[in-house]
Amino acid sequence: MAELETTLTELCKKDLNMCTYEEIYTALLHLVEAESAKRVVPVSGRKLYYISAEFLIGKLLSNNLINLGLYDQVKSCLEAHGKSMAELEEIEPEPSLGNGGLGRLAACFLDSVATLNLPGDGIGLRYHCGLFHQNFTSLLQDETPDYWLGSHDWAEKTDTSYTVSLAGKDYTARLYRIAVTGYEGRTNYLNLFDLDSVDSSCIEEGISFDKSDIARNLTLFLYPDDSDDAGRLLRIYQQYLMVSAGAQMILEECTQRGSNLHDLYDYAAVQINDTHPSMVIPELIRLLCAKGIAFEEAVEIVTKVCAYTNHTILAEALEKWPRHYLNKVVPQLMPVIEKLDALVRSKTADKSTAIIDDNDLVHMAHMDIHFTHSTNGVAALHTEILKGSELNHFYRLYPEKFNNKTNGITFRRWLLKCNPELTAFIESLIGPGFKKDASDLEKLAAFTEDENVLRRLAAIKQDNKKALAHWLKSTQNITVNPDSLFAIQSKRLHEYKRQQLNLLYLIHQYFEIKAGHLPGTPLTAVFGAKAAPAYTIAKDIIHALLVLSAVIADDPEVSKWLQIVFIENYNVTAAEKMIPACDLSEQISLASKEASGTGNMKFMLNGALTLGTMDGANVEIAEAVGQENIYIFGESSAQVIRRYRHGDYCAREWYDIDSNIRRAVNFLTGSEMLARGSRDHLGRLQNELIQKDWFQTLPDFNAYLVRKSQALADYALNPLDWTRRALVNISKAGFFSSDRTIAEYNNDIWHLGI
Ligand code: OX2
Repeated sequence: MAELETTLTELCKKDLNMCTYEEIYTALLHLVEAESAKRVVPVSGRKLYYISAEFLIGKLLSNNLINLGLYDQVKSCLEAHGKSMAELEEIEPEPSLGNGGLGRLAACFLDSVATLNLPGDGIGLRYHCGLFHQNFTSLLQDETPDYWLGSHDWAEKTDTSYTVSLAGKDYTARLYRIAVTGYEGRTNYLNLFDLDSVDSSCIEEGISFDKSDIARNLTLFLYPDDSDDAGRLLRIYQQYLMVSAGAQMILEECTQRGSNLHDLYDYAAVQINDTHPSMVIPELIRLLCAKGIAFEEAVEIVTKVCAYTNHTILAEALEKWPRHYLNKVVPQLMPVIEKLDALVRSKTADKSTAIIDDNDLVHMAHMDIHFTHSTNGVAALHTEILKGSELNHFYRLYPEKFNNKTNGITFRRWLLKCNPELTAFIESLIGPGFKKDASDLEKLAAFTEDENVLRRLAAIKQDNKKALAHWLKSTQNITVNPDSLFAIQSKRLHEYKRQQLNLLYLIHQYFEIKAGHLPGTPLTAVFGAKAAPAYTIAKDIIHALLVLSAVIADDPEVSKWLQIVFIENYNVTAAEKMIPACDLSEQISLASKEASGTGNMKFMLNGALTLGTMDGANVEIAEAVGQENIYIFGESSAQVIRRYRHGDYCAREWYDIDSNIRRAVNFLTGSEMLARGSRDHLGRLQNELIQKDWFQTLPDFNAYLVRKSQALADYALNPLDWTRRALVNISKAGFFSSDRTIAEYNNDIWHLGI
């Protein structure tokens, strides 16, 4: 520690007592950079390139200190000088490079690749304003730019750049690098591309900007609004900038390491994270051909090198671009894509797998499946649905390509970093092995009947709830009761995730409490969710929850028992506070629609019980913990898929038959809600639920009600047993470590370092 103190004092050029947090932060940033650089290992054998439009990496300082083994020393050193780690963390802006599970998964994967000492980098874009900053104004979401770049960000500007041709004009893509150091592992890099000419002064009101001025706007935002042509074109410009610069970098690195490009497979494995980077396939083929390799061989090489991960069965999320968009933005790729399409058509008469369909739409996922050697789903159920229905035509063509890789999370961020008290307690019981080998958590099973252990575990949960309460008070001026049950639903706002089901339940509870039917325990329902700016109904759901929250808060009879808290601008930093404090994890998507979910894993690891449908990875969580340690409800994916196939779901019938449903849905436009909210928004949502309800909320309403009431009663009646079941959940969480997921990708798909 004395040595660390000397180093820090030298870096700050003065006594630590005299330093501002800014100065200490900058000094630590340099210290971490120097330490990370020492762990760069020369690459040998095959190296992974994980290409993704999103890397939701979260704040890096504490995480990097943990991975470098310096966190405890730094913390004590700062404390000795009257400084707190928590305040220091406030200095760092959160890199806003992702929107949800897909981007956070990519970040967890980079951590695990480096922790397992595998050679592997990320490739993405350096968005200046990230997704957006969510604000609640008059109980409605609005969006402002999230300026996260500045003197405190971790990306190193390099002199490396590549020329990328967009709509026939050349642009220079500059490389920025963020070091990714694994836990007691090696240092890899996250490579982010950007144009020097991008200029945030072209942002007008909110997050709108002139979409035609590519040189100035290309990397301003992640997912620019795609409700018009200019927005959709901009996405293609972005995607091509990423994959063209990425492909050039890959070929350059491999050549420098000795590849003659015919043997590219011995040097590179490229993972395509969803369809956003799919153009890397024709781009690599184009570049190999330009270096003198014949088209057929180039196709073979690229197919061997690339692999594709599918993250959704929602049709609207599988990208299909009109041919004329691609003709405009990437004319150099169209001849390659057309040849690939012709190849497919010569191989199979089944038109449904064509790359370019009869309407001149280019199906990116189709290109991925034909011209990569592996297509994986992200949870067992999801992969089965892909094979059996969504991608069945492809599965019949290439059964050997399909495989499952159930998602995982890095325990360094989602336990060690976010829940130090629980981490220390687990370590006191079973030693430190679980930090690198998550299956060690099974050893906790020996303590499930130990009352002292359970009491301590309950006390830790209570501390974390108080910490969340404190954070809510200081950041949003919201007061919550830490003695209530905290049920949390935090994830992107989407109808298939069914925040509206939770909303209807809360309205139902409002009526029940008013009628004197009191629940087992007071409930605090916590939400965190951003809605896509152009997604009207999602924004209506946020509005309804905010209005209901106000209605309840103003009603002293109800507010003793029920509170709704909607956390503004949900992000990784907020998640780190919320997850350790959760009692009940809400995973209530419509069965078959949530490919995996990863929040479900984070909550479980931190000792929450799950209330969920048999969807995504919930199915595997239920198998791991057993039915008695989870609250499962709702229709099965097979039932749901059948209902869609028959096309005979009629929400109105459920509304007409069931008085509880009717009462809750009607309340949306009742006088209490309209006194505070907007008739436009609330009426539209009500109408949607009665007329359409595309994600079948109403058929699951009663089952949800019953299971949730049961959970509340169990929590109140037998708190020790609740904690025992929480411990079972923690002990079974090992499987959901991204170290396990990455080991599987490596064994089955990548074969790195060989
Ligand atoms: C998400 C999926 O919705 C989620 O279920 C999954 O856990 C996550 O990806 C990581 O695999 N955009 N986000 C997703 O899919 C797409 C497309």
